[in-house]
Amino acid sequence: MAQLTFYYMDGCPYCQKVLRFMQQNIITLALKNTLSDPKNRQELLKIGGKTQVPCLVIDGKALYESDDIIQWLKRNYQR
Ligand SMILES: N[C@@H](CCC(=O)N[C@@H](CS)C(=O)NCC(=O)O)C(=O)O
Repeated sequence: MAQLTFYYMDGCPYCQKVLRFMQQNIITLALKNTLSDPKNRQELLKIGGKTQVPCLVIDGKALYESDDIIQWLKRNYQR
């Protein structure tokens, strides 16, 4: 099973889109808010090279772009 962390922030419609998909499909992942905790933002920058959210980190590799994240979750997690 891959190690997954989802980076997001409040007020981001792209993040909301992915979070909604996760809720609808009962997918629970480790969540890190980059707005409420600057450490998470720095961590994401270090991992992926940019602070853009949403980002799904899969076994240490950053996957940006909400549509790509949803596609990945569909392939790997949708029930
Ligand atoms: N095309 C991207 C757009 C993501 C995007 O624009 N994210 C904004 C927040 S809504 C962002 O992270 N801006 C701050 C940054 O790039 O550091 C997607 O669909 O995920």
